Amino acid sequence: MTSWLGRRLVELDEVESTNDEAARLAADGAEHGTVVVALAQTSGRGRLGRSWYSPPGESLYLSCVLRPPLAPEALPPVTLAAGIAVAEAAAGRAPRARVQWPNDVVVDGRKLAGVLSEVTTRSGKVESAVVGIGLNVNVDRFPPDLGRPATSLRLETGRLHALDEVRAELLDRLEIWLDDFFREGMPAVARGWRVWGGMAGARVRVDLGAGRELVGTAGDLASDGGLEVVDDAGRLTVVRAGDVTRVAL
Ligand code: BT5
Repeated sequence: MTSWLGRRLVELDEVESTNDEAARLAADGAEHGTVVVALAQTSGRGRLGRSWYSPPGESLYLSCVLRPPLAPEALPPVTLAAGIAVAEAAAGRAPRARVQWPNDVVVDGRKLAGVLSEVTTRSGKVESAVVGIGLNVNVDRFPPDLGRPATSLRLETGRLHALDEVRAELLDRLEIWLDDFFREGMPAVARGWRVWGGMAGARVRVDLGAGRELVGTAGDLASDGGLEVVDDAGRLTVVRAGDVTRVAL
């Protein structure tokens, strides 16, 4: 049971995107902890205009309206905090679920869930943040053009999972990690990363955008939530935006 997250729960059959719906509610004054959940999304979104495969009734699509007591520049690690909560919740069913920086939860390199955080500021202050989570639950086949390997709780366990149970477990963990993050900041995220971060010591390729990439070994989280990567010349780069994939050795 949560105390504030999902106390107002808006359950919808179909939306374009639960993040868009949550942002609309936030603009209308929805309180901290309002959660929008839909059975289907017709335009589920990832980052950078990518789409999120959202078959009706098979997975969790939910978005939380948050009004955190933080400055805009302190907010980006909320994505990691949410990912940690997703990994911890999913691990009860898929024990090898881990967070892949910055916003994925993967099982052995296959993407189980993604987090999309969006912030609205006014006069330099956070007005609201929307943290959206897509978690693949009962999908048994993904479209071949997804672009990268994906998985679901069903594929990991060979059985179906009740969406409302998975949702309740997820909201429980999410409330705990968000509370810790809002109270303590990065130390809470660093603590979660030590348990649920699946990248330390891994050889990674970072797509920095604009055709630039970095190959190296992933290390710890930097103090602002960036990912430390050491290249083969021993140079340390803190990656603050980009897509990180593991490279096979
Ligand atoms: C994400 O983006 O991983 C964030 C996904 C957030 C989705 C939730 S659903 C509820 C809420 N409402 C929304 O509209 N969005 C949020 P990104 O890191 O950009 O990854 C997107 C990439 O993941 C795509 O380009 C595909 O390669 C892959 N992908 C798409 N759908 C997937 C799925 N269902 N499972 C695994 N991978 C997927």
